[in-house]
Amino acid sequence: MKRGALFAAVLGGVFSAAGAAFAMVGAPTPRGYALQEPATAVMRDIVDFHTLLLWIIVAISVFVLALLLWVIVRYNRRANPTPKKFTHNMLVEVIWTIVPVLILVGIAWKSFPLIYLQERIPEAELTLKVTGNSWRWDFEYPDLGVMMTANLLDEATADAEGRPYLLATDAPLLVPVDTTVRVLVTSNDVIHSFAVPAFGIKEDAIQGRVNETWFNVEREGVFYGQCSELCGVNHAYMPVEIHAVTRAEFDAWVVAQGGSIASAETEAPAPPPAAVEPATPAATPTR
Ligand SMILES: [Cu+2]
Repeated sequence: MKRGALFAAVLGGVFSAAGAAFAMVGAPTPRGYALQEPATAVMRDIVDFHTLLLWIIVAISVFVLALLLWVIVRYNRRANPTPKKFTHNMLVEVIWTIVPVLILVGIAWKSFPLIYLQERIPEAELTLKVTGNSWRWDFEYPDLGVMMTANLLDEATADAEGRPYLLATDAPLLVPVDTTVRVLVTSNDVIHSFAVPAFGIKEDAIQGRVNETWFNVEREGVFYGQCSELCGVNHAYMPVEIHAVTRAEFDAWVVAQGGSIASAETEAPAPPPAAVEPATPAATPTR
């Protein structure tokens, strides 16, 4: 009892200390083997789909293993000295064709809505432009007048500040929570890939092209990502650090970055379209 209480106190202390040091949620963990805790609806669906596939794989593997064991035990030379000589069985062949097809149809049935959710960009409240460079990320909120560059945080500073080296940057990008952000991804030089696992996004950054993705972060926190396309010698040194904050904190940050909320707010709601009357007969050209 006493030892249990002590253990709980130590454990609580360790966790609260870790929380104070990092307050990060979207980060890899030592010995972690599962996907990161989802921070968006898309990532939650990805995790669910991954879990579904895992169970399907487990069921298939167990079934095949059971068949192998059955054959080994039941049809070895001692147990079955005179084997039958037939080579075809219509029923079994139909089953082993139909069942895999049904499994694949089931997987497709679950995966298409997810692809649709990822690829169809919803009505966005904010546009973020991400540009890959060798080897850093440039971020821009074109409607807010914010442009910034994020470089790898050097090891000494990261250690001193208790932040994860190779994931932390010298200029974290802020995004507001509960806001649909359209992300435009491109590159200035070679192909990079902008990836934030907890958001469920991974989009190639290709020079001369603009790829599109989106996210809507559901909770505040610090989220890390990395370039996920082998881009060159410093590929491992171009991390992504995103802080999801409240709208008020985000607005204050935008102003501090020299941007303007007002310009975005006056521009954001599209003016109601003027009632367009069908062309009147008088307007039609006459000969
Ligand atoms: Cu890269």
